[in-house]
Amino acid sequence: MSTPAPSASKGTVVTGVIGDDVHVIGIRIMEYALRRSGFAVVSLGPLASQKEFVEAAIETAADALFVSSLNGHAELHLPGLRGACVEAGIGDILIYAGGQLTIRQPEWSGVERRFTQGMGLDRVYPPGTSPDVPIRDLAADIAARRRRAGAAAEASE
Ligand code: B12
Repeated sequence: MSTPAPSASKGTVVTGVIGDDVHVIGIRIMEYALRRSGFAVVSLGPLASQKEFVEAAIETAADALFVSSLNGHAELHLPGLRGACVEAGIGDILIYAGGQLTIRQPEWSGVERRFTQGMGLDRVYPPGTSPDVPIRDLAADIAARRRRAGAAAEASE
C-alpha cells in the first residue's frame, strides 16, 4: 500500500481494483489525476479485497474509496462493501466505482441504479469516463460531508 503525500489536503482517497481483476491501467490514470488535483491517494493496486479497502480507509482516515472493476465481476465483488464499512464504523465514507462494471454494456441507468440504490455506492461511472468528472464530484461530495460533520459537531456542543 502506498501512503499519501503529507502535503495533500483536499481529501484522502483509497484506490484499487477489486476482486480477481488485474485491469490496473484505468485506476492508475485516475490516481495520477487525483494527485494532480491535490488529493492524497492510498493505492492498493490490482486484486484488492473489500477487507483491504476497509482497513486502508480506517488506517488513513480516508474520505473516499475509488473502486475499479473491468473484468465484468463487479456485481460479485461490490455487494457488501457498504455493509462492511458500516460494520467497521466508517459507514459514511464515500464510495465511487468505475471501469466496466458489467458484462457487455446494458442500459446505463439500470446499471447505475443497481450499484447505487441496490448496493449503497454513492456514485458509479460508465466505461471511458474522463477523470475530471469524478474529481469534480468528489470535491463537491467531500465539501458537503465536511459541512454535515461541522454542523453535527456544533449541534452537539
Ligand atoms: C488491457 C486489457 C487487458 C490487460 C490488462 C493489463 C493491465 N494490467 O491492466 C490483460 C491482457 C491482462 C487483460 C486480461 C483480461 N481481460 Co481485458 N481488457 C483490456 C482492454 C483492452 C483495455 C482496458 C484498459 O486498460 N483501458 C484503458 C483505461 C485507461 O480505461 P479504463 O480502465 O476504462 O479507465 C478509465 C475510466 O473507466 C475510469 N475508471 C476506471 N476505474 C475507475 C474507478 C473509479 C472509482 C472511477 C471514478 C473511474 C474509473 O478512469 C480511467 C481513465 O479515464 C479492455 C477492452 C477495452 N477497450 O476497454 C479489455 C477488457 C476489459 N478485458 C476483458 C476480459 C474479459 C479480460 C479477461 C477475462 C480475458 C481472459 N479471458 O483472460 C482477462 C481478465 C484478467 C483478470 N483476472 O482481470 C473484457 C471485460 C468484459 C466485460 N467487462 O464485459 C474487456 C472489456 C474486453 C472485451 N471487450 O471483452 N485485459
